[in-house]
Amino acid sequence: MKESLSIILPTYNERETICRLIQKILEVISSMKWDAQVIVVDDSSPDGTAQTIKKTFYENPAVQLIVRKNNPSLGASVGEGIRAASKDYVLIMDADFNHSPSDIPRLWSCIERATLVNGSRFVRGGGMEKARLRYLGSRVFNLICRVILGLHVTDILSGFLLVRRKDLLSLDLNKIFVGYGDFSIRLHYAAKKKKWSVVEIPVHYPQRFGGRSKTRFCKHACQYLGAALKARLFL
Ligand SMILES: Nc1nc2c(ncn2[C@@H]2O[C@H](COP(=O)(O)OP(=O)(O)OP(=O)(O)O)[C@@H](O)[C@H]2O)c(=O)[nH]1
Ligand SMILES: [Mg+2]
Repeated sequence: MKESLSIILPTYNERETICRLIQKILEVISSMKWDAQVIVVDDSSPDGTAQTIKKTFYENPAVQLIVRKNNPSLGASVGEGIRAASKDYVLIMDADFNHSPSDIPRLWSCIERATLVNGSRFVRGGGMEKARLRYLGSRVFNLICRVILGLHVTDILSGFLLVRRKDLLSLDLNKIFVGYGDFSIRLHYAAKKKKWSVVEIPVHYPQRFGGRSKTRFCKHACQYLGAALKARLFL
C-alpha cells in the first residue's frame, strides 16, 4: 500500500492549539515515514489562527493553509480541504486535540480492510474526558440516527475519519460537505448507500487544550436531527 495521506484540519479560532497540533501530527508523519500533507482550512478566524500558522510553518511544504473568505461553515471547509487534497488517502480530524494525533496510526492500520475507518467514542475502549452529559446526549442521538437512517455505525458524529480520496470524490461533495458537524451524518449515510465497508476503532476524546467550543448543544442537536431526516428523504 502506498502510504500517501492528506490530513484535513478545519479551524475557527484555534490559535491557542493549532501549531502544537500540527507539530504533533508532523511528528507522527515522520515516525511513520508517510508521504503526507497537512491541509488547514480556516474560516478567516478573527483570533489570527491563519497568521500564526503562516508564521510558524511558512518554510514547511508539508503544511498547506487555505483561508476561506465567505460563508463560514465547518462542513464546507472540510469539502474544500478534500478538493485540495492530493494524496491517496484523506484523514479528517478536529483541530483542538479532541482527536489525538497519536490515534492516527491505529486508524491507518484498518484502512486496508475497510472503505471508511471511523473513530468512535462508543465502542469498547472509547470515551470522552469529563463530559458526561455530552457523552450521553451524543449516545442517545446516535441511537436515534440508527433508527432514522438504518445505520450500524456507533458514532456518526465523531468526524475522525479516514477514507480513500477516490472514494470521497465519487460522492456528491456539494451535497454532503455543507453545514456544521452534520457533514459526518450525510457522509455515513452516503457510505451506507454505496455499500462501503466501515470499521470503527475506539477513540478517547481528551478535553480541548485551549480556545472555546463552537458547538451549541441545543442548536446543533436540532440541526443534526434535521440533517438526518433530510438525508433519509433526499440523499
Ligand atoms: N473552518 C471552520 N472550522 C470550524 C468551524 N466551526 C468549528 N470549526 C472547527 O471544527 C472543529 C470542531 O469544532 P469544536 O468547537 O471543537 O466543536 P466540538 O468538538 O463539538 O466542541 P468541544 O468539545 O468543546 O471541542 C474544530 O477544529 C473547530 O476549529 C467553522 O465555522 N469553520
Ligand atoms: Mg472540539
